[in-house]
Order: sequence, then C-alpha cells, then structure tokens
Amino acid sequence: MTRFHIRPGGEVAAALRDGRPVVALESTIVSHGLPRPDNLRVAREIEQAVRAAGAVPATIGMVAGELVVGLDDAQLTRLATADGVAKLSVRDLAVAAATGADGATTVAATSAVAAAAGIGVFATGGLGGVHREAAQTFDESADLVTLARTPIAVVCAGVKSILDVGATLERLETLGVAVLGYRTRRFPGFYLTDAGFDLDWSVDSPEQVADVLAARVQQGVHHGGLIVANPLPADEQLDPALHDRTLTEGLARLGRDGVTGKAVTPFLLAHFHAATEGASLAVNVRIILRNADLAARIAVAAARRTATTA
Ligand code: PSU
Ligand code: MN
Repeated sequence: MTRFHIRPGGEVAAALRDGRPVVALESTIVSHGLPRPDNLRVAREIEQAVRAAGAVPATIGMVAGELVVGLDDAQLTRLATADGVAKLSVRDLAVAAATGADGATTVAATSAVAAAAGIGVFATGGLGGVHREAAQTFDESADLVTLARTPIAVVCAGVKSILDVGATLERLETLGVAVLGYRTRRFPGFYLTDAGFDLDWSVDSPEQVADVLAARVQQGVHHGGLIVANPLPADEQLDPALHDRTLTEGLARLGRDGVTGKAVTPFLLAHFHAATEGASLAVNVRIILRNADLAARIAVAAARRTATTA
C-alpha cells in the first residue's frame, strides 16, 4: 500500500470522504515538462480549470520525502522552482521518500498514487510511450505497464509525437488498456490533432465515460487504466510543418548529445519549447487545460452516477 499524505481537513480529504469529484494532476509536467517561469503559473491554471468545471484538483508530488496528494500552493511553488527536484516514476517513490527527496511524479507514479488514494480520474498532457529506436534501446515509458495494473481514467492528448505512436498503441492493446477517442476515431498526437492512427472506440460525453467506468466495475474487470484521448481542435494544433522540422532536429540533437533514459522526454520537450519560440509551449498549455476541464467533467459525471445508483 502506498503511503501518502492528504492534508487533514483540506479540500481533497473532504471531497474524497464525501464522494465529491476529484481530479489527480501530475507534477512532472510542472517540474520537468514546462519551462520556467511559466510552469508555476500554468500549474495553478490547471488546478483552476479543474475547479471551474466543478471538481477538486489534487496535484501529486513529493516534498522532502513526503508523498503528498493535493499539494498546497507553497509545495507546488517549491516543486516548480527548486533545483534538484527528481523525476519520480513508480520505482523511485520509496527510495525518494526514504532519502527525504523532493520529487515530481510522472504519469506512472501519479496514477499509482492517485488510485491508491481512491481517485478515479487523472488529467495530463500526453502519456509516455514507446520511444523511436526502442527496438534497439528498449526505451518504453513505465507509464504503459503501470496503466496496465492501475484502475484510473487518464485524460490526455494521446502520446507525445516524439514517440513511436504506432508501437505505443500496440503495447496498450497488449497490456489491456482501453483507448477511447473523445469525439474522434483518430488517435491524437499531442501537439498535433491527429497522429495518423484509427481508434476502435469513441465517446461523446463525460457521462458516456462515466458509463464505461461503471460498466467496468459492474463486470469486475477494472484493474487497469482507461485512456480518454482528447485531441486539440485542428486550428489550435502546432503547425505540422514546424512540428516535423523541430522533431527531426530534436531527435538529431538527442543522438549527438548522447541523451538517454529518463532525460529523453524533458530534453525533447525543452527543445520544442526553445526551437518553436514558445509556440509549442502555448499549444502544450492549451492541451493540459482542455484535458483538466474534460477530466473534471468526467469526475463530476462519475460522482453523480455513483450518488444516484448507491
Ligand atoms: N507529457 C507532457 N509533458 C511531460 C510528460 C508528459 O506533456 O513532461 C511527462 C509525464 O510525466 C510522463 C513522462 O509520465 O513525461 C514520461 O517520461 P518517460 O518517457 O521518461 O517515461
Ligand atoms: Mn524512458
């Protein structure tokens, strides 16, 4: 059982106790995915988007070894601005706690902790997945295997276009993680509206996602994750030509600089933000805010459904 801290008497504790909607948020996008100083402002805006849609935000992260579900503003500020904040996947949580580290939780770690805390919906930007060249490097995000065993709905804009999207979808199928397009049958490509792959299923409303979640529980087959893939509208995506150029450049730099392991994703995201002179940042922020809004509406629909069927 994961040990974590939920501030007693705080809004997250109260909402969980009363069965009101809560949305988990990750901190790796804040500490490692978004450039400073915008990251703190965006982190607060994400929480605000969840609130505006009627749910309570619970940003998850580690502060001085304490795994916190529902960071307060001082803790969020610390993870957004301090030096040496570790990037924590599931395997890092215990050692980070035991050594008193500050750390930001990835999709994998956030999902695991959120589910253990009883939170059923999580919003992020894009999932990790299978990296290009994975056939040689074996670089596949722990996000995938963690979602195979973690009961949570993750709202995202697909996986980052820096990845091998086709291979990622194949792995999600193998791992038993359902992928629902939100008002689309095409899998989104994070910065891009369409990553070029069809989906088997699409849902049209938060209520329909809540129906799916309820059906899983009713069937007793709900030990894994559910991905709700929410694409940006085409007129809000990053210019595809600029995207392709930037990606080619970024991948070349990655090889030249010998970047590997968990540094790969932050490196490529930082390259995008610098090389597009902020255009990718603006798109990234829109993605996260839209996902936070949808996740909150799903959490509201799920809470309402539970309340009426209880
Ligand atoms: N999506 C973003 N920005 C990010 C990430 C995802 O828009 O910073 C982070 C998430 O925390 C995700 C992690 O879990 O990158 C994946 O890292 P890796 O590929 O090393 O597993
Ligand atoms: Mn990796």
